[in-house]
Amino acid sequence: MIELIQCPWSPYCLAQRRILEYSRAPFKVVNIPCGDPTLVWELTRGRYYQVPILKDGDNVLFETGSDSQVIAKYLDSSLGLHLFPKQWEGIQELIWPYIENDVEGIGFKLNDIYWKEFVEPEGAMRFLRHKERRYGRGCVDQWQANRNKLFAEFEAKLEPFEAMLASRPFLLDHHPRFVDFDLHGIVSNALYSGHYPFPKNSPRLKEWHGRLSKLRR
Ligand SMILES: N[C@@H](CCC(=O)N[C@@H](CS)C(=O)NCC(=O)O)C(=O)O
Repeated sequence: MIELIQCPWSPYCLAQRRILEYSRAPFKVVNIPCGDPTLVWELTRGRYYQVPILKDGDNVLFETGSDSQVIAKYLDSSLGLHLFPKQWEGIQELIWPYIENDVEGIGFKLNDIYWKEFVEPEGAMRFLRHKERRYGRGCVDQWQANRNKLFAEFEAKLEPFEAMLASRPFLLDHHPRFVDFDLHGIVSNALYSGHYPFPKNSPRLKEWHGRLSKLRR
């Protein structure tokens, strides 16, 4: 049985979970306590401390670099999902860093503003300490103060994808590819708190997001 070791609101975990649901393969979700990756450290034998990781029998899969897609490529080849077809090689490699840095870099802040609503109380200190060590003391309050400006920036970052959907049902062609699931995870994270409408200038993206949220191959 495949096990997805994750954090429920993480953009990268949401992307892998949607790929697994799409694949129809039986799998189990294991949530780690917020900010405590002990299980990840143990399963990877001290080689990784981020989520997601995947356990499939004796195989433990985890990312080897900031832009690697070890887990998605493993699921693609072991489940035959056609997420990385030859005709899009090179192009997906250009697109996913934009999704995972430029878009995600704003999306997670929009969601983190409401962290008190989804982080378990025992994880509160670890969550805030992790954010403030990386983005500075009071960073979440600043994001809250800039909420509307951040949301407008987020909407603007999505415009290229809205344009891509003008002539096809998925970002690249008539089938969902890796970048579809990657972007779906990042958008789902930004909207995870339930406090945001779907970005208004993206009617096609809204329809695509709803369709991909329940798609099974
Ligand atoms: N490139 C990795 C990024 C994973 C990542 O940044 N995970 C975050 C959760 S969204 C994490 O585990 N953060 C905890 C930490 O860095 O200590 C992927 O695509 O899986």
